[in-house]
This record gives sequence, C-alpha cells and structure tokens, in this order.
Amino acid sequence: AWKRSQTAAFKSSDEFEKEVVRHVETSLARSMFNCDEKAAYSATSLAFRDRLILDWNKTQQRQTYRDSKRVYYFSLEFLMGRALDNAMLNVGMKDTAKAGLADLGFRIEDIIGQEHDAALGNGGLGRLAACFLDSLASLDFPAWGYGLRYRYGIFKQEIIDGYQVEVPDYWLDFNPWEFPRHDVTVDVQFFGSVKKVTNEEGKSVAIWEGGEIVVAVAYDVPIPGYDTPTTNNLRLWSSKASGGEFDFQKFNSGDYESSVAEQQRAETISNVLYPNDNLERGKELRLKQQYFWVAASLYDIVRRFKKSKRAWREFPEQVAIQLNDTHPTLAIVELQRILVDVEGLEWDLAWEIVTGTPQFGYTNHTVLPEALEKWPVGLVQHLLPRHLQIIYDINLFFLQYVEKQFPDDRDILTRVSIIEESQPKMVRMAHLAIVGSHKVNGVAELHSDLIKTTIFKDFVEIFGPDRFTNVTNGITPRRWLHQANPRLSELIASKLGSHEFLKDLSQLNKLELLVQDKEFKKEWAEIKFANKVRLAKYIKETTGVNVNPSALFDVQVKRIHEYKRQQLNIFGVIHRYLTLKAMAPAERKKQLPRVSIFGGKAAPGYWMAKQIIHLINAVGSVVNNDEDIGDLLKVIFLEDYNVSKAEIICPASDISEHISTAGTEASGTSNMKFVLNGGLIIGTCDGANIEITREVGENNIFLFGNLSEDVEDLRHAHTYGSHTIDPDLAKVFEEIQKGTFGSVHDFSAMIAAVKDHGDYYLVSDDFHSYIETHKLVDEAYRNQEEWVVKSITAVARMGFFSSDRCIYEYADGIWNVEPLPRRD
Ligand code: 26Q
Repeated sequence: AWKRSQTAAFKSSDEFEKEVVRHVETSLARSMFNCDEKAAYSATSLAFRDRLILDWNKTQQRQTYRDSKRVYYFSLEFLMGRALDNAMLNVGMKDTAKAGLADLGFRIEDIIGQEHDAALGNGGLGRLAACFLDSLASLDFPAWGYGLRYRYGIFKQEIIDGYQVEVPDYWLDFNPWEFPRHDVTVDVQFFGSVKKVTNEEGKSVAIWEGGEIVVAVAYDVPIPGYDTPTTNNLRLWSSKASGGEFDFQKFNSGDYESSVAEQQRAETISNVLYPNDNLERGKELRLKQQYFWVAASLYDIVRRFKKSKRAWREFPEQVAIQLNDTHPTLAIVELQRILVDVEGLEWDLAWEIVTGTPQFGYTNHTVLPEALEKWPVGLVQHLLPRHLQIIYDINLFFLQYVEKQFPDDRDILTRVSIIEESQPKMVRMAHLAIVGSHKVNGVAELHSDLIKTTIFKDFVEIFGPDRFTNVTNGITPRRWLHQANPRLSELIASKLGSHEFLKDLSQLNKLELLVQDKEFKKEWAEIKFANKVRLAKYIKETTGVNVNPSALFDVQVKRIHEYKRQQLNIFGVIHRYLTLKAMAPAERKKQLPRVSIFGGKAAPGYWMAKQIIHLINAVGSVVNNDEDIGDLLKVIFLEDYNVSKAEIICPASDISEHISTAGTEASGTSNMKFVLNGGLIIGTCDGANIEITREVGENNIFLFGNLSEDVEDLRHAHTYGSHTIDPDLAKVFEEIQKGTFGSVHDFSAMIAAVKDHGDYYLVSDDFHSYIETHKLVDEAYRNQEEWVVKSITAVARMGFFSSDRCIYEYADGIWNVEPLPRRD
C-alpha cells in the first residue's frame, strides 16, 4: 500500500526546518535574523510546495501515460481560501511543521494567518467548486479545474459608519501556489466577420476572420488530495495582449500611447471577478471573460486529446466537461465550431459528438428569474459573429425536432426557443445548455424537482425525464471539520479509532453509540465552548464589543440577499430587544443571553442589500450600548466574511440561520458546515435543509415558516387580496420609524418592501412562526444536557453531506469516470 513517507514527506521536523531556512536565505534572499512572520510563511509554503510538485508531476505523468478519461470542471469561480494549512493537513505533515516552526520561534497559527485568501468567487457556487476539487483529488479522480486568474478577487468589505465600502482585493503580490506556464498559451479571437466560401471539395465553409486576438496564458495551481499522492491541476487563464509586450509597429510610428492602451484593454479581461451573486447583468466584458476562458480551455483539451491520435468519435469517451451554471455554456457552441470549421466534420456528426454521452453536463444553481443568464443577440453578433450563426443553427434543428413532437403546439416553440423574441432579442443560455448537455442537474432534491416542474418543465416533455437528475451538494470534511475544528476532529478520531472518517464520512454514525457517554459529552461541550471563546476574542479584537461566550451564539453568515432574508433576522432581533426592554428587571434577569452574529457581502450595486447591512449595524450600536440589556443581547456584524473567517465562525455557533423564503435557496452549503461542527440550525423548508432534516431527524433541527408549495398563493393574495402585517412585526416597524436606530429615511424602503410592495419574500407571513421557533431554541438551549445530545446526534448523521458522496454520484451518473489511484 502507498505510504506518504515514501513521497512528499519530510523525514523529521529538522529536515523541514532546514528547508525553511534554505528558502529564507536563497529564495527570499534574507537572513534568519530578520525573518518576520510573512517571510516564515513564504518559506514554509515554498518548502511544502517543493514536495507537492513531485507528487503533482507524477500524477500528471500517470494520467498522460494511462490516457484515462478525464473530468474537466469549468467554473468561473473557485473560492479556495488559504492553501498552506490545507496542504500541510492533506500531506499529513502539520505536526512536523508545527514543531519545526516552534523551534524557529514561530507559532504555526500566526504563520498560517499570514496567507491572503484566494477569493476567486462570490459565495456558494465558487466554494462548491473548491470543495469538489478537494474531493476529486482525495478520491484519486483524474480531474482538472478550469477557470480565470482574476487579478482582483471578490472585493474586501469595510464597514464605515455602518455602511459597506468596497476595497479592491489585490492578492497576487506573492503567491507561491501558482505556476505561470508562459509556454502554454492560446490565441483567442474576438469580433471580426464571417465569410462563406466554397472549398476545393465544393463544400461551403465558414471563415471567421478579422477582429482582434487576445492571448491566454496558463497559470497552474496544484490541488493536493488528502492522504493520497494524487495532486490534481487547477488551470487558470490570464489575458495578455498579442504581439508581445506591445505593438512595435505602433511604437515605432510614435503611437506609444495607443499601443499601451491596447495592451491594457487585453489585460482587462482577466482583471476582475464580477461581484454579483444570483444576479445577472448583461455586461460585454463579462461575456468576453466567458468566451476567453471557454475558448482557451477547450483548445487545451482538444490539443491534449489529439495527442492520443484517437478518432473524434472517441472524444466523449475521453472527456467529460461539467458546466458550473450557464457561465461556460459557450463551450457547447465553441466545440461545435472547432469540429465543423476547424476539423472539417459534417454538422450532424459534430453535433453527435458535442451532445455525446457523456460529454457536457450542466449544473443549475438557481430558479430566481433575475439570475438566469441571457445575452442580447446584437452583443453576441458583434463579439462572436460565427458563434451566433451556430447558435441559430442549433436552435433551428432543435425547434424542428420539437415541432415534430408537438405539431399542433406553436406556444411550446416560443417558450423553449434558445432565442427569446423580445426587444431586443436575447440568447437564453440555460436553454442552450440544456439542449447541448446530456445531463442537467439541480443541487438539492427540492431544487431539482422545482426546475423540472417550473422553469424547465417543457424540456422534460421534450427530452424525457432522464435528462434531468439531482445531485445534492456536499462539503469537504477535510477543510470544514479537520482543518476548521481540529479538536473536534481529534476527539472523533480518538473515539472511532482512526481518521478514516475524513474519507468515509458515513462512519460518523458510530458516534451515536456514545450519546450517553458522560465523559464524551463533556469533552464535546468543552470543545464548542473553546471555539466560542476563540470567536469571542476575535469579535473583541475586530469590533471592540465584549460578548459572553456562555451566551447562545446565533449566526447568519452568507451573501446578503433579500431572498436569504437577513431582514427577517434583524427584525426578529429588534423584536427580542423590545421584548427585553418591556420586561421588569427581575424577569429580564431570567432570560437567556444571546449573541446575534451577522456577516456577508452585498453586491456593490444592490442597494437594498446595503440597507440591510446598515440596519444591522445601526441596531448593534443601540443594543450593544444599552445598559438595561448588558449581556442579554449583543448584535455583531463581522466585516469581510470570507473562507478563512468561516473557518473560525462555523465551529463556534450554537445555532445558525438558513431562513430563505421557501423555494428560493437552491441548496445552501453553509447549513452543512454548521451542523458538521456541532451547531444546530433554524431554517425554512428550503434547499438542502429538507434533506438535513431527513438525515438528522426532526428533533434535531428547528424548522419554521410556509412551505414552497404555498408561496405562489401567498404572493397572489398579497397583490390581489388584503395584506395584513403581523402585529409584532408592525411594532418593530414603528420602532424603526420612531428613529430608535437613526436613519429613518434609509430604512423606510425595507419596511415599504413588506408593507407596500407585496412582501415578495414573505417576511410578514413567516414572522410569527420565526419568533415562536426562536422561543423553542431558547428553551432547548436551557437544557444543556439535551442540547449536547442533539448536537452529537446531528453530527453522527451528517455523513451524507460529504462532497465525496457528491463526486461519486457525478462520476457514476454523469461523467462515467473511474478513479486512477497511484500505486508507487
Ligand atoms: C451571472 C452573470 C453575470 C454576472 C454574475 C453572474 C453570477 C455569478 C455568481 C450568477 C450567479 C452566481 C452565484 C450563484 C450561487 O452562488 N448560487 C448558489 O450555489 C450554491 C451551490 O450550489 C447553492 O448552495 C446556493 O443555494 C446557490 O444560491
């Protein structure tokens, strides 16, 4: 059997130390006498990197040699977080590094803390891609990620006077985890025009000419698997002007400025991640990013395939491409273009290969209409003239196929057409993705049912139910348990007898046998408390507010969005505050102390989301300074929520909030992270909450609110019937409007959304049930003994939510690929 000690291991902490010193002195050209924490971080990373490279090379060589089928995960977002801690743990050498660093006078946590998060994503979709890469490598799948190397990731959030301010996130000044491949480049064409000519064989062919070329340069990032030498590759493309540094002709003719401008224009493509989450905005640069990345990636894949000298028919047997949402849908069109225009295949044969089984799989992450991607036909025509023709041809053949099936139904053609006949006409990317993929999946059971019965209903009729499937999301237990919560991971390992559960999470179920073990329960509770103390310390350092670690920690951290209903939470907090204020002091003293913790970014152009952040901060400054209240209620907004902060927050929650309007949150994945760390959840019957309930049992979760099937009728009633506001909520509104939290004007829109504009997100409808359920939470928490039993039971039943399980489902049901373990 394979042993880590034969490959990437350091033989001892001495050996590791020597490597660190060597890197400080040579790679960094510094001396150990002025080695600060930043330099120690750099040298430690370089030392680990050296070892990873060996495994990485071997993995790639083996994949090439065996010529096995590969999976390519196309995602515009990879929300990786920090790499060093993960590399040390996956390689199994963190203890060695800890000892070595201690010997050099450093604490390993401080060194790990020096690393800047790789934040190339917005939220759930990007983090899912990162968890999948971890699982793919850990399970030995031959898999690559393809994405963009943004110079600026998601912005850094600062809170100034209670308002969000966005600061650019420049993260690349020192990044030891990427390897520029200046020899791996692809020319990507934009604009120009299409000419039809007849070739020597008398065949009519399209020639796309003119326009401009932008060069894609590959940057590779090693992805180490846990407890395996498999180290996969994440390839990120960076854009560069063609023709070297600048256009020498222009330079010589004295037009220096315009040649620099041209270079800058090319480089803008990979400059910045769009900070919208669940909102589509038709910006030309975004479409340019999509094509740039898709064209470079496909070219790379085709180049690799052609080396094997196989027939094109075998392409689907060698290549599986997963489309993370519709963002890479142009890949379908681009592959058809390559096969027809470049390789000279007949249209029908090419289309058979493109739609071959398994070739493209499309994952849908949303049913929100404002998030479904559409591009104006005119824009596509201008930027990608040949692609628009191909899209029209694909649509023509598709509509002919539909017409044959439903000869008397004109409406269905209008509904399913890839082109929306609006003013202006639009290309519907989801329709294109469904037509070009052999499988379409949702990300939780409810969500997968909803897409089949609502937005994609017609396509179920056309292609049959088998084109649609569900793969419920998961998270990697390596980062979200072992790395984020080492004490809990070690306690579990000591009880189960090994760390095997980190690769077979269903083994957690053996913990259920221990729920009556007093000593175990005590240790379990102690670990939660220590994690809360750590968070309390962090809160003190970053906000100046003292919170009592014995209070119930109630957490909602995720992107700020009306559908996720942070407004419901803060209105609930205000209600709690008013209730406490109205009590006689003697009664007040009997109440359970609570800390309400919020965190998350608002898209810079999402005005309402920014108002929600402002209200949370405004409530915090009143409540936290109210002497009647003291420890009974604190309201905290944590600035700049990101992956590394989630690693501190998730292990420290008692209860977390997943309270989206039913039917709106496709899955949610932080719900899984919190429960896996021994926190309970309060949530609606939405997304993966439903399956979490099925697994952990109704007694170990706090559900409330209206069900998805009732949402439509309620909305209808708001608009056409009478809409009465919940009386407790009305009191909350009155208090805000009195000016108790300042800025009456700012908050009026949030209130109006509920009172006057139809309460689309059902805040008032769910308010009573929400408040009552929070009372149940308080009651349950008073019985600590019982609470710990719930916590352990829930963790024991969370095995299903490992991203390893997801990857096996994708591999089996969608990709048809096998693991390729290394045996040397
Ligand atoms: C699209 C076009 C133009 C600009 C931006 C976008 C864009 C960017 C990001 C659209 C959507 C996103 C991100 C969506 C997202 O994170 N969705 C979440 O995916 C998770 C993983 O499946 C689910 O758990 C969440 O429920 C879902 O909201």
